[in-house]
Amino acid sequence: MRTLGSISMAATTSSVVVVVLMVMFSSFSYGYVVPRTMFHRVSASDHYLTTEEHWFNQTLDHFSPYVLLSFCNYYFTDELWIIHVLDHTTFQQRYYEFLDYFQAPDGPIFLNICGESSCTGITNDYLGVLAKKFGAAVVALEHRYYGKSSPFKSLKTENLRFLSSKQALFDLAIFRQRYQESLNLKLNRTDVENSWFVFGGSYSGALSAWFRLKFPHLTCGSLASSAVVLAVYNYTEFDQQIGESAGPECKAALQETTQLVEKRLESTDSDRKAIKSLFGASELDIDGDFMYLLADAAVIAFQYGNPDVLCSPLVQAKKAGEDLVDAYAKYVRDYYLGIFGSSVATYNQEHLKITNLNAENSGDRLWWFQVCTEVAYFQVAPSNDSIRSSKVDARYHLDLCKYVFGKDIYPDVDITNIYYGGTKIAGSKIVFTNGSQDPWRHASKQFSSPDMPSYIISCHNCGHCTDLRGCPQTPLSLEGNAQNCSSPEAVHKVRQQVIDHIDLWLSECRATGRSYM
Ligand SMILES: *[C@@H]1O[C@H](CO)[C@@H](O)[C@H](O)[C@H]1NC(C)=O
Ligand SMILES: *[C@@H]1O[C@H](CO)[C@@H](O)[C@H](O)[C@H]1NC(C)=O
Ligand SMILES: *[C@@H]1O[C@H](CO)[C@@H](O)[C@H](O)[C@H]1NC(C)=O
Ligand SMILES: *[C@@H]1O[C@H](CO)[C@@H](O)[C@H](O)[C@H]1NC(C)=O
Ligand SMILES: *[C@@H]1O[C@H](CO)[C@@H](O)[C@H](O)[C@H]1NC(C)=O
Ligand SMILES: CC(=O)N[C@H]1CO[C@H](CO)[C@@H](O)[C@@H]1O
Repeated sequence: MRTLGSISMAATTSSVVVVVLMVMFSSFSYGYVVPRTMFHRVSASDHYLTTEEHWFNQTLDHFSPYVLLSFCNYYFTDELWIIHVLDHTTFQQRYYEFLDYFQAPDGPIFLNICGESSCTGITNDYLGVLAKKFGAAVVALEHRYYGKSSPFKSLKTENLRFLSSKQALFDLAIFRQRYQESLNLKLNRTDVENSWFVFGGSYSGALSAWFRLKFPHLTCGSLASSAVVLAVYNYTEFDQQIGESAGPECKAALQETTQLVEKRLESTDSDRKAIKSLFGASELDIDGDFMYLLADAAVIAFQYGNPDVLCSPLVQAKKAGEDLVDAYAKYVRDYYLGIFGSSVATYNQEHLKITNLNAENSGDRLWWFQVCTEVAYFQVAPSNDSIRSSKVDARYHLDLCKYVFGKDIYPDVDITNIYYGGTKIAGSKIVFTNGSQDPWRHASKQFSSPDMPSYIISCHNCGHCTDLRGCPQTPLSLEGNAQNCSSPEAVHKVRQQVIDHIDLWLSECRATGRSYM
């Protein structure tokens, strides 16, 4: 084992020639990707407050920014050591700003944290309503590696070593400082701080909570919507929550469907092919991938506030003695792959292995890397009373991580929880919100503690990030309109509590003449 800089690799040679290549990073274009990530994204342009891109130079490695060697790639070929020295220790990170509601010069600044997918603008969800109410500027920073903010053209595993929530939080801190400085410059003033507040939902909700935890001097407070702050290895509560959200009748129908599909998978080869083709998923050779797709398809009905679109036809088919598998396949094809816009390919491990940045599934590969290294959230089948197939177990997830990224990849959830505190996060001025039907809520902070209130929005179709997005979330309801939530009142009540906290924490910031407390 030879060690060079921060990268170690196996090599057996005595004569070593060093070649230095300057690798220039040019700009490149990307297609829009429908991501199979936790927080469903939107695509229509009228759904945004702005889509005008801005850029700034971000440090590639915040934890070792001065060691040139750590920015090199080494490999051995034809008796030569090839060393790629990147021409910079920074990369271009994309951001957005929306100033229409900003009460210059002293209004607050809302930092909307983008999560695990391409960040194509500032979404016109409930955050827009809040910005208007508080006279706030809204800025949004794309998460490193996703969308157009990738430091590398190739997403091979080695190049993903700077992809982590810890680096992303540091990105946000630097961005916050730079943006404040540039605003001051624009307003012809120095040493003035606006009041900052951070927002995020789902993984970016966790980042929002963690930002306040790690950089309390840079923000007055945080909204952590459906924030998955607890890294979980065997996340069995996920499936259990689907059962609870579905209710007994729909749950039983889903379980029976799973069993029927499993039986056909275990039958003849032509049956195996036929059942996959029925779901439009012939390309999925690995049975685990197929069963994971089927499980996920049910999940999103509850996660995104549209349970009846799944449960009504399924329960009806059961009562009428019709084929449950046919009914479920119709839902998957028409709704999940159709209207909702998910794609079978994102479940295909062969596609997850594609390292070309222009590949359709870059966002999925990147999120799986974070799953496989930091947070896991393995959505395994509980040992009893499971809805999903028992094939979707810890082994399945670990095998996927190894197959897609290499043998040394493993999610150390304990380290992640030691670093952030999990549900025992010792932060302050963070408001947590969760939807009662959302399977992710068990990885969030569901109990209030001093200075960190937690609210559950309870209704029949209150799912992931309901406070920001309303229900259902496909298509996006502008300004997070909650009229189609089964209890708009439940949403309004929690939103009012969120407003009260933002108001209080911003005023506490202003009272001390600082941007933070
Ligand atoms: C950012 O980096 C690019 C390329 O390295 C450089 O041309 C540009 O001047 C930098 N911009 C700023 C604001 O530092
Ligand atoms: C900026 O402020 C200084 C000091 O008050 C003033 O002299 C200068 O004219 C201002 N510049 C602009 C562009 O407003
Ligand atoms: C996760 O579940 C698997 C299978 O039940 C078990 O072998 C493993 O020990 C569990 N791991 C943890 C960290 O709980
Ligand atoms: C398994 O689940 C069923 C249905 O929820 C429950 O009645 C039973 O007690 C459970 N068995 C075990 C061993 O937990
Ligand atoms: C909300 O409900 C109204 C009336 O029930 C319906 O017309 C509309 O399509 C629904 N919107 C969504 C986004 O489902
Ligand atoms: C604030 C709140 O409503 N907390 C509830 C969250 O959900 C758990 C059960 O999952 C309850 O025990 C809490 O009271």
